[in-house]
Amino acid sequence: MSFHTENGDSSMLKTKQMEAYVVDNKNQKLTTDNAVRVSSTDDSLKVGERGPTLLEDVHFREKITHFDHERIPERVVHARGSGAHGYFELYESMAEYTMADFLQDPAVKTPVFVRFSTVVGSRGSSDTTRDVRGFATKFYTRSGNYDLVGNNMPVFFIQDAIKFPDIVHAIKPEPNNEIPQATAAHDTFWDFVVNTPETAHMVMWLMSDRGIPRSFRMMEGFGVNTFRFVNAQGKARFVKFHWKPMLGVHSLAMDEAQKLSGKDPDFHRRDLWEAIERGSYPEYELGVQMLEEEQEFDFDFDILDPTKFWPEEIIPVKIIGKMTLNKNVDNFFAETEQVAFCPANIVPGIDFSNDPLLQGRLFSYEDTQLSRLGGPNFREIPINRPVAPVHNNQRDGMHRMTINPGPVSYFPNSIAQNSPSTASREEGGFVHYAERVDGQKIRARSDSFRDHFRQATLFWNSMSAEEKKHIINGFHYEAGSVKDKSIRQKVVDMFANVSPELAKAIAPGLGVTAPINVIPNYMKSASPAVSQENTIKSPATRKVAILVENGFCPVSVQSMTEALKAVNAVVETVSINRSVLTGKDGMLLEPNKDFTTTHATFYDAVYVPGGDHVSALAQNKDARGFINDCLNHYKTIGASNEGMELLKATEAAVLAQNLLDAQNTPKVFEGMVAIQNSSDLQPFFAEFINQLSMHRHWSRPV
Ligand code: HDE
Repeated sequence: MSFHTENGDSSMLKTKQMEAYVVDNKNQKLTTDNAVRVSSTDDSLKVGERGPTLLEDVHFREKITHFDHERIPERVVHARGSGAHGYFELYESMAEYTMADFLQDPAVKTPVFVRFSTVVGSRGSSDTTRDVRGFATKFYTRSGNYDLVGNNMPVFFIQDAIKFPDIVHAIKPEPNNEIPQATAAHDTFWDFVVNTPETAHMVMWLMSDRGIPRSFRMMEGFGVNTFRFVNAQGKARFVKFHWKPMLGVHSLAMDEAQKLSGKDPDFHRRDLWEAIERGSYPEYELGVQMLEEEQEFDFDFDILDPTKFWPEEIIPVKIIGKMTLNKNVDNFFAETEQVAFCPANIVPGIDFSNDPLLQGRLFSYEDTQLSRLGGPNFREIPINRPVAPVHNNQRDGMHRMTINPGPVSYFPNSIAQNSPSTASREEGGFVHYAERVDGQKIRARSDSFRDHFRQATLFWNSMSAEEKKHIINGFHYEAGSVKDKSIRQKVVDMFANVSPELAKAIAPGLGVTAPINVIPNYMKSASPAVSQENTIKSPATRKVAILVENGFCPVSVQSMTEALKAVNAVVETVSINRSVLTGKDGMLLEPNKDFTTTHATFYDAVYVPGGDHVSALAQNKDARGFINDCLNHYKTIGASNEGMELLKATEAAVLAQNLLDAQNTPKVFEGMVAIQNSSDLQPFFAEFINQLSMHRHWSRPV
C-alpha cells in the first residue's frame, strides 16, 4: 500500500475524502431536507394574513425542528476548542524503534487534524483564562487513526484516573451557583489541591506562564502519559511524546490575558485562524524521549507516574518529524465540534504502559463520545473517518451511514469465506505487547508514586527570576481569590514543601502567615529546557500597531511597514477613528483600526512614527492608554523623531528619560527603542525588529 504514489500527495488524502461531504450552495435553489424546492422562507403558512399558523406548514416545522435540535452536549472538559487540518512529515525512519506505519518512510506525508482547547471553561468562554491547554492530534495513517491526545504541560494533577471526576468537579464552576466560569480562582479547586498533595507539581506549571499562552502556535504539546514503541522484532521501549513549536514557547502577561478575556474572548481562535488564512502555517516538531525497558527503575521518579516529567537533560528528546497546519475548517460544527479524540486509538507499533492515569483514559473518551455524539457510529462522521478502509461486522445503531450488503455480520463464517478475516502481525494486525504482569488485585498506590514535591521544586529551580515573579503573581490572583482563609493558609503551608522562598513570597498576597520552621529544600537541580527564557525567539507573525493621526510621517509608516513585512510580521495602522488621514506630504491613509475597535492587548508591539500627528495622539486618552498598556504588558515600544512626544505624555515618560539622547542612532532601554533627529531610520527599524523578536521585556520596571 503506497499512499504517496497511488494517490498523489498523501497529505491531501483526508481533505479529498472530506470533499465528498461538502455541499456548495452557490447558485442553488433553497430546498427542504427532502430536496423539495421552497417558495418562501419569510412568512409561515397562516389562515389569512393575521390568522393562526397551520400545522401543515411542512417547511416551517422542519426549519424550527432542526433548529431546536442544533446543539449537542459540550465536552465535559475541553469544551472550548479550535481545530485545523494539516500534515505530518517524518525526518528519518523510526523503523528501528517502532513499526508505526507513519513513522517508517520520510516520503509519506500523513494528514492530521488538530484541536487545541482550554479545559475548564464552557464552549462560549474566553480563550485566555489561566488554564491547561489541550493539544490533540489525529493522524490519519494508512494503518488506521492514531490519536496523540496531549496537553501543553507535561504532567498532570493526579496520578490515578479514578480521581478525575473529583478534580474536575473541584475546578469547574461551583455547583450551587455555577460561579466562577473558566477559572481555578475559587475555593473548591484550592480545597482539593491542599487535600491532594500530588497536585503540587502541575499547580506550579498552571501558576506559571504556561497557563496563559500567547498563541496556540507558540505552545508545546506533551503526550503526558508514558507509551511504548514496539518494533517489528517485538522489542518495546518506553516513550514520551513532545510537540515543539517552531515559533518558540511564549506567554501573555497576566493582566494582558485578563483584559483580553473581555476585549477578545476569541483571541487564540482568531490568531490561529488568521495565521492559517495568511499562509503563516503553524509548525511543530515531533520529539520522542525513549527508554529501554531495562531502564524502567533507573530514575529517582517512577516513569509511570504522570505527575512527573522526564527531564530532557537526562533523557534527551529526539526530534523525528514536523507537523504543519495549513487548512482551516470549512465548518466548525462538522469538524471541530464533532471530532472525537481518544488515547486508546493507537496503531501497530505503539502500545500502552501501565500508567494508571492512561489506563483510565482508555475507557473515558469513547464512553463520553457515545453520549456526546449520539451513539456508536460517531466514527463514521467525516472528520472521524480513517482514510484507511474499514471492514468489520459492526452493524446498525443510531445514524448508521455505511451500507453493508449480504447476510454475513459474524465471524467465523463460511458463507463469506471468513471475510473480513483477521490479519497476522506481518499483515499489519495489531498484536498487544506481551508484557508480563503478575500481582494481587488491590486498590493501592505504589510507594514509588509517593514523592509529590521534588519535581515541583525542580520546576521552580528551573525558572528565571522573572518567571518566578509571574508564578508568585499567579498564586496571588488564583489562590488569593479563595474566600476561606484556612484554605489559603494551607496553600502556603503546602507549597513551602516546594520552596520556602515561594511560600514566603506568596503568603502576604494570600493574607496568611509564612511557615516559620520549614525544612529548607535541598533539591538544587534544574531543567533549563522547561524555562521559556531559553526558547526560540523570532519576529515572524508578531503583530505590530502603528499609531497615526493627521500629519503622520508617511515615509516612517511606509518603511516600517515594509521592514516588518520583510520578516513576516503583521502590521496594522491604528487611529482615533476610521476616517481617511492626511500625512505630512499630503499622502492619504485609511487606518486599519481605531482605538474603539481594537486594543493594545491585540498587539505584540507599538510604533509611534514622527510627524505633527503626535500632539493629537498625546491629547487622546485612548492613545495614551494604548502606550500605557503596551508598557505594562512588557511589549516593545518604538518611537522615532516627534513620536517620542507621545511617550512623554504617558506612564512611559519615566523610562523614556533614558532614551532622550537617542540622537541620530537608535537607543534601547528595557524594550523601548527610540531615535531622534534622524532621517535614516533603517538602523532604528532593525533594532525595533530585534526587540520585537524578544517577545516581551519581562525585566522592565513597571
Ligand atoms: Fe482528557 N478527557 N482525561 N486528558 N482530554 C477528554 O474526552 C480524561 C487527560 C485531553 O479536543 C474527554 O472527548 C480522563 C490528560 C484533551 O476533543 C474525557 C483523564 C490529558 C481533550 C476525558 C484525562 C488529557 C480531552 C472530554 C484521566 C493530556 C480534548 C471530551 C485523569 C495528556 C480532546 C472527550 C478534544 C478530553 C477524560 C486526563 C487531554 C472526559 C478520565 C492527562 C486534549 O473523556
